[in-house]
This record gives sequence, structure tokens and C-alpha cells, in this order.
Amino acid sequence: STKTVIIGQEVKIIGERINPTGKKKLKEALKTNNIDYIISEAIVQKKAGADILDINLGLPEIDEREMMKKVILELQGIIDIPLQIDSMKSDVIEEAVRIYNGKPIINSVNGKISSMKKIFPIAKKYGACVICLCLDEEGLGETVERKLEIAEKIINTAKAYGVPEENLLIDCLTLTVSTSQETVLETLKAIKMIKEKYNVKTVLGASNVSYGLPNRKAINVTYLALALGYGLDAPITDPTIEIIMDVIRAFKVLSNQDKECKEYIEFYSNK
Ligand code: THG
Repeated sequence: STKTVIIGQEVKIIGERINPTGKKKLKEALKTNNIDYIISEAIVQKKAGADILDINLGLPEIDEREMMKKVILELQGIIDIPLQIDSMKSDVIEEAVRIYNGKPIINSVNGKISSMKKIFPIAKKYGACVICLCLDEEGLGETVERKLEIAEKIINTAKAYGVPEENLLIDCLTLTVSTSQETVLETLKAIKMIKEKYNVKTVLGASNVSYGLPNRKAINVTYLALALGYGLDAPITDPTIEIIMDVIRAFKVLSNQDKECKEYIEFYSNK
């Protein structure tokens, strides 16, 4: 189907804070079974404006499957925004989507046969949405052509497994601008082209791009604003970083999503 609407539907913020990568406090909480800390991180992100919460509890020292189950059961009794199940392990993903009340989002599948073979049957069985990473056996797609080729392969394979296009979220992935400068705009062009061609949404991690540079915030928010301009539907980001939410709120005004600037005025008048 040919899509003409690239931007205009509401941007959704995927909160990334429940992920132990580089987070000492969360690692400690996972090791000591401190579910309250994880719940507080969920509440903080929702209050800051997250629309969806990514849940990654992968730590070698713990029983990830048990922890995931406990956290999902607790969180869905407290918080009403959708959860995104993020794990390297397909048994953890399956257990989580099985007990989840509602339509879960799986983070993630990629273009490798081994990944699609594990993830798509689960997505089909539970009616889940799936984030599809533009990488395969040959590595991460670095050009528009490669990203499109991988996305197309994943979309077609999903359909063969009975997972419809509208349940797919494509992640075009970005490398770090300090080491792969020529590739970062390719990611944005791929977002636009994939949305023109397919009935899918797009997601993108909005902070990997700046590794290795000083003043990372400036790079991150500028790239975020560009990505939104190219039609990114859902940035994966930390909503507690004020300037990130400033940019998203401003973008919603400028792209005619925040009608009559209502949310914008409401938010900043009360500050
Ligand atoms: N695409 C998809 N999923 C993803 C990513 C993506 N999941 C993981 C990641 N990228 C997004 N989530 C994070 C989580 C943590 C950090 C960055 C992205 C992070 N942690 C800091 C560190 O590593 O040093 C610590 C920050 C802190 O202490 O607050 O940056 O691209 N589909």
C-alpha cells in the first residue's frame, strides 16, 4: 500500500530507563529482588510523559524469566500504559507475553532466520506487535538500500508466519556519528522510505548516535528532531531528560499534532 501520510499521527515516547545496561542502581535492585525500585522507575517515566515502557531485565546473575514475570504482573496492576517486552531470550519473551493483559510489544526480532523462526510464532500466537531491527546475518544495514532490503525481508517473513504488517514496528538502527558519520542520515532516509512503502510504524533508539562525543545531549536532541521530521513514530528514549521532552512537545506543535497548541500551553504555563 502506498502511504502519503508520513508525519501527523501522534508521536509515542518509549521510556528506556528499565534496562540494566550501565545502570548500577537497577542492577542492584534486580539482584536484591527490589521490585519497588522498578515500579518507581515506571511511575517516574509515565509522569514524565512516556506512552510505552520498555522492560529489559537481562542480567546474567538473575533468573530473568521469573523476574520478568513478577515485574509484568506487578506493573500492569499499577500502571495503564503498554509494556514493551525486551529480552535476548525467546523463552523470557514468551512467558511475558503469555501473562500480559493486552496487546504486548516484543523488542525485538531481526532479519536473521534464527531470530524470525523463534519470535514470529510467539507474535502470531499472542497477537503481539514486534519491533524489527534492520540487521541480519550480514550485519547491520548501513545504507538506505540495505536497510530497506532487510525491512522488506522481515515484513514478508512476518506475513508468511501470519503476523500482519500493521503489527510491525521497524527500527532502522543508527550507528555512532563519531565513527560512522556517513551512515546516520541513511537511517533517517530509510525511515521515510519504509513508511511510504509499508503500513508499519517506526521506532529508533535516540541516544546511541552520540557515543564518543562531548555534549551528547546536543547531538541526541538534534538527531531526535531530524528523525521526527523524517517521520519517526516512536523514539526510544529517557523521558526524564527535560530537553528531550521539550523537543517532542515542540515537534507536536509544529507538526499539527498538538491541536491549537493545547498540551504545549498547558504544560509550560504551569511551570
Ligand atoms: N532499539 C531497540 N531497542 C533498544 C535500543 C534500540 N533497546 C536498548 C537501547 N537501544 C535503548 N535503551 C537504552 C538503555 C540504556 C541506555 C541507552 C539506551 C544508556 N545507559 C547508560 C549507559 O549505558 O552508560 C546509563 C545511563 C544512566 O545511568 O542513566 O545509555 O536502539 N529496538
